[in-house]
Amino acid sequence: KVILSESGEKYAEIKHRTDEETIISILANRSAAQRRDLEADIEDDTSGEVRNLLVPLLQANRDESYEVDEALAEQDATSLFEAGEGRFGTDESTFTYILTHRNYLQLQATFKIYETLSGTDILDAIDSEATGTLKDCYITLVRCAKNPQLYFAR
Ligand SMILES: [Ca+2]
Repeated sequence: KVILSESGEKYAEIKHRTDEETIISILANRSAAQRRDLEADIEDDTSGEVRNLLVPLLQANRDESYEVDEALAEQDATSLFEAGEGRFGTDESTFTYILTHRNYLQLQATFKIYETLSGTDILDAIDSEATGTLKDCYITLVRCAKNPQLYFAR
């Protein structure tokens, strides 16, 4: 039992680190010109949203449990809809908060409800609601949440 929970923690730790490494490698493995754009985005992004996304990732604020709260998933799915497709423009802070704080299983439940609610896959919603570096980060986080073992293999 102890061994199981220890390996569970290890798994979560590795998975979490992989998540951050993936993001960081996406941000790092770019051409010099793209990197300059990225740095400019981070420094000049008027909403500061790219920075708001990177900080919780680096501070490891994500819930590391494997618990799924269905009511929270429904609430988050509604919040994501209202922050994106359901309004003019996009409230990026809602996307950033949910994608950087909820555990992966929780996010999977949220995305499922989102699709039922909106009729649109979360990735398509992000594709039309977000732009630039922030969009790349959101898409990477959604892919990590949907398929963490994909990132393990790298
Ligand atoms: Ca919108």
